[in-house]
Amino acid sequence: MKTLLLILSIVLIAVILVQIGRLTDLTAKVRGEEGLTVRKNNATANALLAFMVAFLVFCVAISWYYKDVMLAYGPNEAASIHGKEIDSLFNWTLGFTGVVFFITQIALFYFAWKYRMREGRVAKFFSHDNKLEVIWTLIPTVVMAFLVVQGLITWNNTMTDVKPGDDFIEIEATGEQWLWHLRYPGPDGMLGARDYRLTEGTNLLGQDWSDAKNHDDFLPSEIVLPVNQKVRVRITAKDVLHNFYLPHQRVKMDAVPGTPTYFVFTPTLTTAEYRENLKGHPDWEVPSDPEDPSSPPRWKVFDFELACAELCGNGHFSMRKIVRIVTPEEYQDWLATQNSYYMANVRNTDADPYKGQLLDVDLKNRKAQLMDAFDEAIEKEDPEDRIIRLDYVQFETGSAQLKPESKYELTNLVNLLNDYSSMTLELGGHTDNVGDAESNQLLSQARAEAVKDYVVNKGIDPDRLTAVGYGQNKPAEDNDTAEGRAANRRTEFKITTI
Ligand SMILES: [Cu+2]
Repeated sequence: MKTLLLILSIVLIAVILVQIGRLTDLTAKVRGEEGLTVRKNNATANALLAFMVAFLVFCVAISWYYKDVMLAYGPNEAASIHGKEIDSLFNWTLGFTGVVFFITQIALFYFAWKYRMREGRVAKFFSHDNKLEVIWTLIPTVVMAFLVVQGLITWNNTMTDVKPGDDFIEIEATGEQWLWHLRYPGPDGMLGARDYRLTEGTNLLGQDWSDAKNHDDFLPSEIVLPVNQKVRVRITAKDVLHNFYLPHQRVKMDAVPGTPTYFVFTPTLTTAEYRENLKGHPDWEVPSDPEDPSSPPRWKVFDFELACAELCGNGHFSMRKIVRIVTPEEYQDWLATQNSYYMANVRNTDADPYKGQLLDVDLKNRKAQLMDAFDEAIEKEDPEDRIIRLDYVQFETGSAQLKPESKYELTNLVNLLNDYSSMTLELGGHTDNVGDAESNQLLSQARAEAVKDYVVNKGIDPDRLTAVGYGQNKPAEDNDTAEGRAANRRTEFKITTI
């Protein structure tokens, strides 16, 4: 309402001024006062000149005042390789248009003043001037050609995809109302296949679990990237148009449902380095929390961010995500804390096409587990402390028949015996306390023998191995619970000599 009243009063004042002007004209005509018109013209011309000076001073002052919030200037330098090129292009364009702006404004007002109406002055007539036309055609042509060529070079440098053999990290960002799903390829460096028809509550990206490349992909909550490393971002959307925008890195690309896009860039400044650059600029030295003067200065809590630059709905603002650019060492540390989504949420559930099957990654983990236990055990002096459980050696129920999948763990054991050629082991069989003690004793002995036979069959000298059945006499845990009993049914080996 206030605004409306304000606009109305401005309009009314303008109408009144116009009316007064017309009235003065009429009076002048009636009185025949020629001199009045001349005086009025002079006044208008001088006022125009004064306005020009005030306007240009205002333009310079406001540019100076806002210089620190303009891109490509002061603290807002680009934090990527191509970003610097884009900034330089902007600066060239601003330079040329700035010069043209000042020349045209000055000419406009100066000529209005110089050629104001004066008594006896007649307008000069000329049809054309070749020299003038050549000049005002040629100069803009050269400037435009320079800007367009520079623009094309920058565009090509910015938009090229990775080439075969390039060293780059590929990550993926999927926009949805109103959040970003991020996906990293995991240790294999490759993102797994997706199919939108597979999308469900536990598989928001429609990852195809039958594709092994998906098995190590992880879905972090922030973007973390190593500095000076080329990154390719696959960009897509699940519902409406979004836009993947990293303002400080000058990365901006539409996220289009059904049409994957991409952007390749190389960050050149870490978050810590960028904070250092902001330090000292007055705008960044103010408390980060305006309510709390003791809060750290703004530069100290600065973070790069990912924003959605497409107005995608009323929750649009909440698509902000933190982007951390770190040193390669910090990046490796961060990677080590990330867990595969498949392993944590899908493995061996009904959604897992490999349910119940062993994957390479399982075998690798098991081997790593055994090696860790072994490395720890050989440090110990007392053979009683050098007992290692063979977690993945399993038997058919009530028999000494090895289950086929036991072979992986036993292969690791054989390899250890080959690597440490003078090592001798005691293979121990253990049972829970279900059934009678004597048959448990016999079963544990038979199972220890079965392991020994398997290893001897793989070429290990039988003299290096002793098989001992401990029956139910050495429980590892309480036999009162099902878990305790399961832990007690086990095969172990003791390193008797190394
Ligand atoms: Cu969006």
